[in-house]
Amino acid sequence: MAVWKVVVLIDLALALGIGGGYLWWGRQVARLDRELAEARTAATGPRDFHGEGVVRAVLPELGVVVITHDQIAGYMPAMTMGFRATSPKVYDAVETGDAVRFTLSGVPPNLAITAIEKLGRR
Ligand SMILES: [Cu+2]
Repeated sequence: MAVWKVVVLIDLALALGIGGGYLWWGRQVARLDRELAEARTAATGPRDFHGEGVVRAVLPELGVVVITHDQIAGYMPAMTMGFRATSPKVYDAVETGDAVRFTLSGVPPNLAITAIEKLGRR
């Protein structure tokens, strides 16, 4: 093979390789931009979280239900804490000792129980 052909082939390979690299990189950047935008929306917009736990106290006068909850995926580890509720129905629906499944809604950390369901007694 003549030297000039080798040189042309190498140039072509480099051009394709570099061009392809830029294309790939451009696609990666576009994808990352999109994911970042989605993550920002997810981080700042209202969200729902689902938890399970045991009711330790119902204090409607304070607007609080104290629950020992399991880990809440994507939000917090297991702990005992007070939750606000969006409706008085939530305070009426459960009592101390009830095992419950609940939905938290809002923009973290400003969340309140919007739904609660008895699973039994613990
Ligand atoms: Cu908690």
